[in-house]
Amino acid sequence: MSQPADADFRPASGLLAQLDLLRIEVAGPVLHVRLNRPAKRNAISDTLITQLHTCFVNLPEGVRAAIVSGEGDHFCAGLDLGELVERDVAEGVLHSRMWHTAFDQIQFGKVPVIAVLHGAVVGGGLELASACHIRVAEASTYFGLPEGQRGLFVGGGGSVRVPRLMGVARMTDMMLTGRVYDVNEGVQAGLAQYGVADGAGFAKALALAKRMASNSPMSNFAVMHALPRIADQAQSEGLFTESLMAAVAESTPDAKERLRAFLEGRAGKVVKS
Ligand code: 1HE
Repeated sequence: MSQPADADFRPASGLLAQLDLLRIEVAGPVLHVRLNRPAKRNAISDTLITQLHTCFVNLPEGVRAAIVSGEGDHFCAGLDLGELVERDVAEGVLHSRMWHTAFDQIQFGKVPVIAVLHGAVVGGGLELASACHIRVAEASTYFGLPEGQRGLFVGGGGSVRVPRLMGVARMTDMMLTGRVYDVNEGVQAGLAQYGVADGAGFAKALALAKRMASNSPMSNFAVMHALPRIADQAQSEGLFTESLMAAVAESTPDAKERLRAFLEGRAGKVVKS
């Protein structure tokens, strides 16, 4: 992962500056959160999962999109296996629920989030990536779910989110056989939406983040909060929820101004990218 292509990024201040396992920077409406434990391949400890939650609960005013990336040679090596002590059943459930809370805050938070992937995206690292709304994968990326080899099961929402990206059959294969997907296989299977050259991930994510940040906040809210829920609903309920959400979105002053702008020739047209 290359350094930010945008010189405007400045370290976040206040509470976010105190999160020592993250490096958080802001440029205008875009927040960049780097997992910052490269010596441990950004393995997710209890402290790191708590800091991720704190970060996404306390997004600075004015932030409209976020990027998550990993420092060093890998995006994330998953659960910090060094902390995997003897837990009783209740403690195990609560540990997993802590991950759910943090990743729910990413998926169902205030702003859309893009993950920039490189190197290992394994176990809980893939669970984190799948909680983000869009994934950009550099050529070095590989995806694995080694839980089976470690005597574990996914606990960070992977059983819910990963099959929604790639299907139950592919995830079953990965978990039972230890199959690792390279970047092209990952993009083809739906684990990432964009495959880019090594070092090009951040610039691509930044361009996408700026586009997202320029959308109507209510439209982004609908995509983030309504779309996945509608996908889980039966057709009749889904169609009704869609109608409610559409009516809410189109009734905002922002939507009305955007429509006027188009009708008066002041807005951009849809063009091939
Ligand atoms: C770690 C972890 C970790 C590295 N927990 N310490 N995840 C896994 O099963 C993946 C385990 N990790 C690996 O397979 C490899 O480390 C990598 C392919 C990611 C990177 O390899 P490499 O050669 O670059 O690094 P390394 O030499 O293996 O590791 C460097 C250090 O990071 C080393 O510590 P050191 O003190 O000896 O220097 C490693 O021990 C440490 N390290 N990965 C703790 N994961 C909510 S449930 C989710 C369930 C899961 O995520 S299961 C999958 C766990």
